[in-house]
Amino acid sequence: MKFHEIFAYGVRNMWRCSVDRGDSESGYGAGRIFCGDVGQNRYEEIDIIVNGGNYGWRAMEGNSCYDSNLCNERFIGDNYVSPIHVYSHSVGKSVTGGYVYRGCQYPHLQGIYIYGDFWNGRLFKLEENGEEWTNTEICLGTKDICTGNLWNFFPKNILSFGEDEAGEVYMLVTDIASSSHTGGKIFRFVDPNKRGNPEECHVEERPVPVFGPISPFEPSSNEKNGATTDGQSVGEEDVTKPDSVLTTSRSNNIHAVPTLCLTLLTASLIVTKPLSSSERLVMFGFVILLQGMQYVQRTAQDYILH
Ligand SMILES: [Ca+2]
Repeated sequence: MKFHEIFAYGVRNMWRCSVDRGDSESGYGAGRIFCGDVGQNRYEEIDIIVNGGNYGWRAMEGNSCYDSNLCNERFIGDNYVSPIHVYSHSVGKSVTGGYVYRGCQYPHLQGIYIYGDFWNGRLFKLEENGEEWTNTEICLGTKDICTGNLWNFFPKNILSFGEDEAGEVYMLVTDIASSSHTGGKIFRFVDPNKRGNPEECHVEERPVPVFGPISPFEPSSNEKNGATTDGQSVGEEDVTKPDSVLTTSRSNNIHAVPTLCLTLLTASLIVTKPLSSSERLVMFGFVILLQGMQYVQRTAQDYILH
């Protein structure tokens, strides 16, 4: 069944959707629409949205019947699409949909869907195995691992995730869950066990429209206590630059259990003047986040742990 005006139905309260840009080599996954759908009383879910799909609400909440009068073939039908993952309200109470990682910086994360819970700040990842998706909680590194500009904690209310032109993934958080609160922080996900050979990875940059000034991308670097401090973010040069650190023992950790750190970007860069109430609402949308991402990406100083 195809709909021309209604793409899909039976969703309840989608909170953040993203489109998978696909594996850079094979193209696998390209175009898939991932959404977090906030539940009513008991379950949060992640869905892949297909055209004509019935996502169940309000007959179903997660994989459970919500309204017994509606849980029948008449209302659900053949086009019902199950969530790829459900979690109960003992785990979290408000899902924030995320992104499939398609960047080059952190091969561990390739193809992994990163998302979180707005209510308690727990971060999760979904890994695809055939038709199954395996969910695990993301483990942030200890203070020993997440040093310098790398953080292993963040304000707990996860508003949104974002992606830059190169496929690196970001998170927008706040510590006050209010639409009138203009404070917040943007983090970029960093896998300290990076990385494979970036020359073997190519990502097609996808420019996003930006309103306002853009600072030119000007990478710089200096050596500090044996660690390289790159004053650069995730532009193309970082992806393709030969890196001698790759041959050190730490680069052999590529198959270790991924531990994540976060690097803080200067969130104030995207709030350059007092916001009107309507702008504040937009601030909570991922569109402005993506626009801010590019601006931040081009201007923020950023440690990269080797
Ligand atoms: Ca559903």
